Amino acid sequence: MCIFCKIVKGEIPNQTILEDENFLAFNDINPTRKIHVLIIPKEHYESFDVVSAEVMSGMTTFIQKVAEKLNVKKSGYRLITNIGIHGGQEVHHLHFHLIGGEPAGRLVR
Ligand code: DGP
Repeated sequence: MCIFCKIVKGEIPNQTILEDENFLAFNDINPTRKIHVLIIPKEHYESFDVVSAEVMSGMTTFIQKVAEKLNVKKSGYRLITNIGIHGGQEVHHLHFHLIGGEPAGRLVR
């Protein structure tokens, strides 16, 4: 079972920010900014590349609620999802990184 499925099942502890029936938001174990939250569907999808538009619709609303809870809507935030090898995806369970709390900086090499 993948690491995020274990988190969903409660087999690995997490610092939950927001949860509903279908989605979970929790702090990244290795934060890169003051705020670094991972947002996942509870159901396992390998990556953004294979998830349905229907699930993404619910996820979009959930992510907006997470941003509201984190109080970053006014200051702004960055949302990233890594896909596959060249995307740098390490955990193969769809997740979005929401980072904020300070300027994210430019996306540069
Ligand atoms: P990615 O490269 O997009 O697959 O990022 C995976 C992220 O998952 C990475 O920022 C670290 C985080 N992570 C990995 N294992 C755990 C864990 O057990 N708990 C938490 N909270 N985060 C984890």
